Amino acid sequence: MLDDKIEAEKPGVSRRSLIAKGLALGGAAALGGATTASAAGNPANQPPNVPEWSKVLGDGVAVRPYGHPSKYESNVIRRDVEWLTASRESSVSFTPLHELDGIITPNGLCFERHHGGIAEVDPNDYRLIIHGLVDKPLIFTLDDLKRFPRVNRAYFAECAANSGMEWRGAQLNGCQFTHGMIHNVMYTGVPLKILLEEAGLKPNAKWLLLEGADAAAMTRSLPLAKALDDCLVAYRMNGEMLRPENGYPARVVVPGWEANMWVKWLRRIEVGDEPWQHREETSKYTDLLENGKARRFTYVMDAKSVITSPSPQAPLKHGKGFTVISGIAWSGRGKIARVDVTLDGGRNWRSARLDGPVWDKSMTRFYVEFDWDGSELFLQSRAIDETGYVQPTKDELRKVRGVNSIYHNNGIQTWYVAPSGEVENVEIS
Ligand SMILES: Nc1nc2c(c(=O)[nH]1)N[C@H]1C(S)=C(S)[C@@H](COP(=O)(O)O)O[C@H]1N2
Ligand SMILES: [Mo]
Repeated sequence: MLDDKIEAEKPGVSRRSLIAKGLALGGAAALGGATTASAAGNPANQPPNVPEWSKVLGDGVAVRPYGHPSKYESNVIRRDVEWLTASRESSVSFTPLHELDGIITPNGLCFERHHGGIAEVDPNDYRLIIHGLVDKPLIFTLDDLKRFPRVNRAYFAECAANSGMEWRGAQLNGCQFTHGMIHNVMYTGVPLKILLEEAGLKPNAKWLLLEGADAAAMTRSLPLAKALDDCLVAYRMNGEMLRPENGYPARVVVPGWEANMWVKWLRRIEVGDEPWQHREETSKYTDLLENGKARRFTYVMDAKSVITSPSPQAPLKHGKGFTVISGIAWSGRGKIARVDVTLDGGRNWRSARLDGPVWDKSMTRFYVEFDWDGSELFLQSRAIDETGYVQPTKDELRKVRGVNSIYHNNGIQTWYVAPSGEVENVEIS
């Protein structure tokens, strides 16, 4: 394990410094110098003894026809905040970002947001209708959709309300709750452009109305230009069919734009020449400004980032010594160009190491490795995207938008790390 760690090393940490600390020779305990109680485990299962699971035959193949995580990972789950919404049907559950790494969100852990509960759509009865300002209205079955040329693209979907509870100050203790209304999935689907061209657009076509088949019949207006640019009608996520909670059997993917527009259980697309605002009153998101005016058409999700570990639900249990900071960054305007990290609340910044694919409008993983001396830290990350946009501080955002907003809070997050390794959501100015 330790050898792997050293093999995997990239510039930024010197191999020599690790070896000098005895990492290459010592046990896992040498990583931080201390072994935590839970990591101590049962000595009977540890070298030089033969562990109990080596003494019996395990489950054979297909005993678990659809696999699930180890029973020891039972704390890695979506969670909700009970006081947040009046009902569970019109509510949200949050992705456990602090338990994940890399850039792909496992399907069973993708946050869910619905306004009328999960629609359990029978794929045989599934139909998608495209009508309005088209040459010939069309109705597609699911099999029809699967016969069109398809593409694979990974995109983040972030609810515009993500971090919304943090507008007035640090509130929720964990990145699952402050930032967990996001997932990043590899979609398979048909470019919306292909379906619209199949129906034939009238010259005055400018907007689409997207409608879901759930009890909320959620609708959103989508500018045609965006639909023709990069939107998909997706039916697969990370290879398998969409999960019911994420829109089975088909949803709209609107890359880089607020997830509210990613209509699930998609049943109807009407082509028109203007937005259908009157139809959207119950579900549309508007940003209320200090002066009572509202920001409208705030579709794009600006660049944002958060350190996922350490974080309040993932404290630094190992004590001082070699420490890995891990986090995610994303931008609705393109690729992530750079992520800066500070350990001291913004006095000194260093560039994080981006690892894994850096894709357009997709999550990017970053790391910072350092030698923790055990003193308190104020951790922050700051994303910069390929347009040069720099993630703002929360105070900078409030200066422009006030505190009446719920939506589009992409301010810099601060985690306070105590010498004990406990982590807290704080704000510094
Ligand atoms: N049909 C339908 N589509 C919907 C919703 C809904 O309630 N009904 N919620 C929207 C909102 S507000 C968000 S944030 C995303 C959440 O997608 P997810 O549940 O896959 O995370 O779906 C959007 N699409
Ligand atoms: Mo949302």
